[in-house]
Amino acid sequence: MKKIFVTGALGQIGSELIMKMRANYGNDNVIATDIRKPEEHIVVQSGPFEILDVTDAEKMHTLAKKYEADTMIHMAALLSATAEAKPLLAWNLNMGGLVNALEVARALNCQFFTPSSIGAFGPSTPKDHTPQDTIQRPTTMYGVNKVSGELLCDYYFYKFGVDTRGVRFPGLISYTTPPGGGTTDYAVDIYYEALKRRKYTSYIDRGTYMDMMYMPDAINAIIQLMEADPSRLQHRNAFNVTAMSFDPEEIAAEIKKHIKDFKMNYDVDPIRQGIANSWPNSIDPTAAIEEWGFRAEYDLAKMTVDMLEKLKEKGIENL
Ligand code: AKB
Repeated sequence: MKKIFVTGALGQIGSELIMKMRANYGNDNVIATDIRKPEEHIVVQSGPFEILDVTDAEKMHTLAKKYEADTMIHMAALLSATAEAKPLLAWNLNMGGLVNALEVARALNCQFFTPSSIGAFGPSTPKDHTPQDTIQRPTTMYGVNKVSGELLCDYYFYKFGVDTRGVRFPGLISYTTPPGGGTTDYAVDIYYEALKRRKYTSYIDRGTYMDMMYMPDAINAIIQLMEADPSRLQHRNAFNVTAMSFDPEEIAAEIKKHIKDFKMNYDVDPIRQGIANSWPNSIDPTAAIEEWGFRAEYDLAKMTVDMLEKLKEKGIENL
């Protein structure tokens, strides 16, 4: 990875990944792109930034060529709840953007990363310790996009020799950029609301387990996989990765250890609950551990301490 071209750079993952990669590989070697350009944003100010709509194949190619990219990190996508509300837009953006990015990688001989998700599984998938290779019949548009994306990335590797790599991310929790339009977003919102109002109304019901991971572990996983010896990679595009699995009651109990008067209520959203019900309770990351040494540092307790501390430093308290 010498010249890294990133789409969706201002998103939840992109904004932190860019800063970490600029620190590792040099500011000028990480080219951030997004559909908007907020001048005051640290990602815009700290290195090259270009406006790019990922459905514009020609502009993507022109920009990647201009910066002599040798690596494409394709992050721009709609998340599960938004994709369910706007399925055609999701198909066009998630699949159109992906195939454009793969074509650029093919034409310019770039290494390639894009994330899949636990959303690539469905109700007929084994629910607990979901294996790496198993039934994938998702019932959401997001899931259809993610399975198609996994297969398309495999195809570009086998057919054209593009060095494609990827992981199935669980819900990602971070204090820098809020997620938007996901099903697992409650596990981020809860920390903000706990600090601001000492209460949270969860749209996901008690007893609903989903895999989660703290953002520093997710960023490390991307970099580690991209730097992994390709001869060890059997799976390439859809490694199960996870750090923890909890339900709303468990995260609330963990927060209560630090904010004694924190109260949890429920007002379940049938759409997002339905999506969550179709996903695994917990996935098995053995292939990622064996093939490229994946390891997560943060469990629920350690993440909660850090989230609350970092959000307080940002001034999120007692509003
Ligand atoms: C979502 O909830 O849509 C995402 C995901 C698990 O892919 N966070």
